[in-house]
Amino acid sequence: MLKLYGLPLSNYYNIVKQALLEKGIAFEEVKVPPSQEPDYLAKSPMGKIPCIETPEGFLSESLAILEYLEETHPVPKLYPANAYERAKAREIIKIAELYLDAPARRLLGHVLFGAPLSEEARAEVRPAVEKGLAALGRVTRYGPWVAGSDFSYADIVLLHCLGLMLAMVGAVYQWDPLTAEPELNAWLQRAAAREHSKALREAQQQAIADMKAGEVPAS
Ligand SMILES: N[C@@H](CCC(=O)N[C@@H](CS)C(=O)NCC(=O)O)C(=O)O
Repeated sequence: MLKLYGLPLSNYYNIVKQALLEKGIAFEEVKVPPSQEPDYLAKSPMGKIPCIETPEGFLSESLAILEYLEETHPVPKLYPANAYERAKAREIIKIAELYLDAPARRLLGHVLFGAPLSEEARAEVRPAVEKGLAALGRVTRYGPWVAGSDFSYADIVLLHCLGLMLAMVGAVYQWDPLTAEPELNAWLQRAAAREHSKALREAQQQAIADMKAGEVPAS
């Protein structure tokens, strides 16, 4: 059986977990934080979560994992069948990761763990996120899903990257970008209402509450 390593606090862990759940793949969870220990680096080369253990070995990087799951468990499909549409779904995934999640992640140490926030980060993150949102607006389809008529990996990745970004910019700037993005907001309500999205969100909120109460290792 596949094993998923990581913690429910992590949005990337939740991306892979949602893919496993949506595909109905049996898996076991191994609750581990990110780590630079040699034993964990042998599983996940950057020490990040998530990684998975397959019958052939370990695999890290969420997108590589999603693609492996699509090839080994093609039904239900979580990528469009058409090559161009599939590439457009990957384009949305990269925009979500690189231009929404990555800039907002600079605020994470401050928002979750109370680390000081540099003036540079405070000044740079909001315009970077605005640029990422504008780019997203140019590629999304809302047909009704973000890459077209079928729910896909693009919806899963965007849901979890957007979740992190909204929490970070809300806390630092008291800014809700969705007020200016009605279509994105309507899509988010749709995506968040799915059974697995709701369960993952609840587990993540619980993990954050536990972490604040000092009950589990931080990721
Ligand atoms: N590019 C990685 C990103 C994974 C990632 O950033 N994971 C975070 C938790 S959400 C992590 O492990 N952070 C600890 C670290 O960067 O050392 C992926 O797609 O899986």
